Amino acid sequence: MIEALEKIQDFNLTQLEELAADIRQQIISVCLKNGGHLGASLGTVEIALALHRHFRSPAEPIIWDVGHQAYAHKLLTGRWSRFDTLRKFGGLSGFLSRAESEHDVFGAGHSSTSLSAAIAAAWTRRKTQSWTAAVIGDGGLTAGLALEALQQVRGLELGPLLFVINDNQMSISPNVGATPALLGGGRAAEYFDALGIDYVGPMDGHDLGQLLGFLEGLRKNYLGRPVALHVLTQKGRGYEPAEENPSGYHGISPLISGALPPSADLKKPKPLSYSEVFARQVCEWARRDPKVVAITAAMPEGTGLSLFAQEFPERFFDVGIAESHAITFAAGLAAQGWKPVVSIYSTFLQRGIDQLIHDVALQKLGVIIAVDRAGLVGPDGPTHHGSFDIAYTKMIPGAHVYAPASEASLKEIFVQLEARGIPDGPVFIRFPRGSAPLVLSENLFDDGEGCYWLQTGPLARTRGPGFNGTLASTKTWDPGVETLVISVGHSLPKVLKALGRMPDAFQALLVHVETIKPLSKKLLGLASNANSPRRVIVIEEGIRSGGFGESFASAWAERSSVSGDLPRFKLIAYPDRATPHGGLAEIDREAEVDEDTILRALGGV
Ligand SMILES: Cc1ncc(C[n+]2csc(CCOP(=O)(O)OP(=O)(O)O)c2C)c(N)n1
Repeated sequence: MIEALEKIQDFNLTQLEELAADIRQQIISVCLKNGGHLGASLGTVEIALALHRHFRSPAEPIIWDVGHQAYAHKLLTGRWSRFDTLRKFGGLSGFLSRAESEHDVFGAGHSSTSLSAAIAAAWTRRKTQSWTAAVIGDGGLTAGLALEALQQVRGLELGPLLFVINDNQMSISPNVGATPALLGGGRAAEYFDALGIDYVGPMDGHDLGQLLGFLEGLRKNYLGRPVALHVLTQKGRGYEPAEENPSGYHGISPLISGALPPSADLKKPKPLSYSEVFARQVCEWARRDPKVVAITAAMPEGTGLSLFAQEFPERFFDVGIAESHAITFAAGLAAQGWKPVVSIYSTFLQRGIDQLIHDVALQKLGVIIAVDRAGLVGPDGPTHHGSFDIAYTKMIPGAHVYAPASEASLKEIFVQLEARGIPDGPVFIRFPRGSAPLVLSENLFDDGEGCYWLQTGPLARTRGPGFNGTLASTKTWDPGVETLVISVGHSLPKVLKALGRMPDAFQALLVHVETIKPLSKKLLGLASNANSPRRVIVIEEGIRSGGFGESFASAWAERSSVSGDLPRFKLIAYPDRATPHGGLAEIDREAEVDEDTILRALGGV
């Protein structure tokens, strides 16, 4: 175990190589227990050791791209003894965080920010001999953001600056586009030279002696131009299963104990994930309609679209880590009469907001966007939670925003899109990570506008096989009911559980919203009802600011301004701050969006 960086300054090469082996061992054992980005971090152990041995972090910043490959950096910068808390609630972040360590000079989680941040750091050191280093992967280099940074370098006055290009030929899946040819085709020196950057490489990124020798020479012989050091590394280095399956071991879940589940459970069909249901549905549509195309931004496996890629390789596009381009490319296809379906995780779609507004919505182009991993994602934490998409999709003029809460609902959206055609403008379909319940409760009454209604209480309650077996009701409701509970999208299971824990006498009207925009007129109509509810509770898996609840409350206030009598509103949504990482149940509780919080809001204990 090594807690102080100073120590490695005295190590000889053999000691450093032994330390590399210890670091690998530590990364493997913690990742197998806690889950994490095993493969990427095993590939950068020597890079981290060489950079920390040579540069004086944090005065000489070492800025990592994404941060998923920076575990060795964490271990070397005072976090070894806490490393077993990685990705756990209250423990170390799985990415980089300025709050966690002064050595995490620039936080990360999303890709391709390191070059911009490093150029900025080097500009502030332009009158000094103090170095700045950035480490970026070959995948990270596919992003417009990284290319924009590179093209700014020429002509800038900068302090000594090193870009380490960590080339393992992999993004999460094999890398795409021109970048592999650029790095592997012998033209890299010419390319970087044109950018005003000296190029060195390719060098074996696991040869610690060579890396250290290079860095020593670099400090002595620096010529005043930024340097790109191109190193070749192997994803998963030192752990055979990860070396053999780098894509599968890019990020792993905690290893489940060897015990098999009871045989009855083994026979049960495993519910499909929302992503799988989505991908299958797009494939089915594409079989009937040759104009359907699918687009991913470097996530063919995670989005399920690898299925589409296998069946329709000529209609499938992996554009690299280029979410904004993915959206404009889709808009371009729509402008030519094609039917683009893009799937991007909620958190990464944040990169495409202008393209959604400027290219898709304002031009009224029909583009379907699956917003995968919507809601809290757990151990990946604040950089990855799908918190903002309800707010940033709902605000877009002409958008349709759907939040299906079952396999059946998700399929039905595609049936309708195929039958009626894609409406003008963006069509968002948001769904969470994980498995999709097969159907909604048959007790929910469809209002024909994307909302499902259910009344609980003595009028209606019959304990029966409702959703989760906890709640059932008739299909009628009393318009004068006191409490209106609005559940948005995938919040439904926990809302139903909380309602199921209320006393039998408790009377409420539940409206489950699957169409966030346009909003059901019947639902809003309750506001102008003479006996409108006295209490409205909204539960959503998204940020409070600008979320469904806030805009619903303001629309309600406008409607009910005639009577001047407003109900009490309670919004249960993610607070206006970063939600931490950890187990889903823990962070749900921390953010106060869990079942118990809903129960308390209903008035139960
Ligand atoms: C904006 C954004 N899109 C997608 C991702 C998901 N993602 C995490 S790592 C990664 C691949 C990065 O490849 P590379 O930079 O080559 O690093 P490697 O994992 O190969 O070390 C992707 C696509 C992300 N973090 N940020």
